[in-house]
Amino acid sequence: GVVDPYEHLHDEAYARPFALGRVGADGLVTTAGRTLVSLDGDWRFCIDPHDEGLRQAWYADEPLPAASWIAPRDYDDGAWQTVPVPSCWNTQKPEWRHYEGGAWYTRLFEHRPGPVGERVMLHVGAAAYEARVFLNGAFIGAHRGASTPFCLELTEHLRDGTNRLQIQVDNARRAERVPMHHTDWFNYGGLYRSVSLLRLPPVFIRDFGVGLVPGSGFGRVFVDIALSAPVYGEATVAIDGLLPPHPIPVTGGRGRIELELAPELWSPDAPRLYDVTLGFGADTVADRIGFREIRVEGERILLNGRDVVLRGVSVHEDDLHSGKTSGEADIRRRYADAKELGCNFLRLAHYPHDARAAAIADEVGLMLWAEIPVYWAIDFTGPDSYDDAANQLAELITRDRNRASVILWGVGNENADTDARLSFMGRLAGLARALDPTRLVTAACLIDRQRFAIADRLADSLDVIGLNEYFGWYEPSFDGLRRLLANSAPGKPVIISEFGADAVAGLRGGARELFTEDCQEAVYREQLAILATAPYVRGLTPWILYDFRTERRQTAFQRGWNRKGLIAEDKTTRKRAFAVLADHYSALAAAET
Ligand code: GCB
Repeated sequence: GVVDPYEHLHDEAYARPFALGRVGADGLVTTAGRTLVSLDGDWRFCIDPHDEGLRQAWYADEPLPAASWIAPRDYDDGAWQTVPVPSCWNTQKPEWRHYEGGAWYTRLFEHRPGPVGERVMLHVGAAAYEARVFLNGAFIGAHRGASTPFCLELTEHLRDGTNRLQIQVDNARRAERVPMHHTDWFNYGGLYRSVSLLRLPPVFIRDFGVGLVPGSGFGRVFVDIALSAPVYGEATVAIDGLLPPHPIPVTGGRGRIELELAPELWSPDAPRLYDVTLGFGADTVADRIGFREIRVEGERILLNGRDVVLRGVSVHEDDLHSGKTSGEADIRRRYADAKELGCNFLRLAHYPHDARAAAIADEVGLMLWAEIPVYWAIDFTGPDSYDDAANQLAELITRDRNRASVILWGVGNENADTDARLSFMGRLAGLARALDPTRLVTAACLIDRQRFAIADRLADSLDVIGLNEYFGWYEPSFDGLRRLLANSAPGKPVIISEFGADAVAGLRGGARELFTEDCQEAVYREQLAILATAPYVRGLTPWILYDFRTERRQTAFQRGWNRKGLIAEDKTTRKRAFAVLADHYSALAAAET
């Protein structure tokens, strides 16, 4: 037939071979206690707004495939700039600050073959939002979802010697994504969490869970294990100070045992963790795990069988300098500031935070609400937005299921109560329960405006109802809040998952003068006083611990920042409302003891 040499200029089919059909990549493999080969450090980087890399096969080895006949190619990664991984490209150069779209990362690494049958997995901590991975010219696989980790198997395409790894990352905002194109936080892009290799034996431990059997009166512990192949045999588990090495029979690649054991319980006041080790054949994993029970009784939340009031605050992953890339020090500072407020709880808004967030909360004693970015007007009827959301939820749960600190899975935030949303999020709540029956399911709901009550239809699928309300800010009068609470009989515990007001740090004025610290302070005083009158309000996570970047806020007071922080974006300057909330929480804590 006739060959059109300029076909590449008008052919939009170029992306088809790299379709994101398998959104979950190759399934997550636990990293707990494993030795990782770090691929962090400088990678070659260039932005690619026109998807030229996919069109021209920038990933291909020489000679080029017939489809990309162009020579010379518009591609020379040897000449590219470098960026550190992990980082958000937005924070690396002023000209990349607001860049949204495709970008290519390339790095070489040396590899020597290991023992026969060794398998090598690429582990990406997070790539915002889509990632397509190429090794030595071969397309390995793709992933979507900006905040959850994924694995892809490299074994077959690895070379003895130098290997070329390329990851195309695309953070374009689109209506059908999770989140969609409209959010109230900054759209950071890139490989912003660590990238590493896992070198594994031919059959390895894919995943495991250890915890208290719900409803067992704290006297029964379960251990489950999933292997990478449907093998038969025996795995082992040991819990330091509790259980000497003990067999787990494995059939078809899975095993589960329950043992009469009464561990010391984990709580924020006494965050006891046990060293747990599991083995199968040549493979070993290890973790530090706390045992605790969380459940709901009527309108109360019970931790280890005792009433608990969740003194919380919401927090984003956002930093003036590093954007959404959080190091251990950032996480520890968040928790130290939350503890100074008197918190025993945090809402990690609005997407899965760095894996260390839950691990450090386990250690320092904070309970967590962890959520997926089913935020605002998701495309609830779209062909694959459910799969995308469900995959993000499954990856979050798989990653954090052994973290005692996580007590709540949040399946969405402020979604209008439509039929399509009800079935979409009802399914997500069911999925969370099926994957993890040991935690509670929640969502940050909106006020039912018709009944002016807490009456979201999704509540039937939730254990705990989250409610976002902005009386005193988006709605000037507090009477609405009194009316709302009087009208509501939720029959379940409610967490006021957001309330708050913007304040420019240092700006003073009258109590109704918007954007002053005084106004924010007045909103906190009034909110806290009114909310204390509703017995079913069992927790608060006011919006928000720190000011955070958001492109859509552009008044003179905001200049690209949401100013509802109790602390300014310098992470140091406390606003007046900080002390108001701290006083309230210290009174609550005193009442508890
Ligand atoms: C909300 C959203 C949160 C926003 C906040 C605000 O209801 O859940 O993401 O940042 O309000 O400041 O308006």
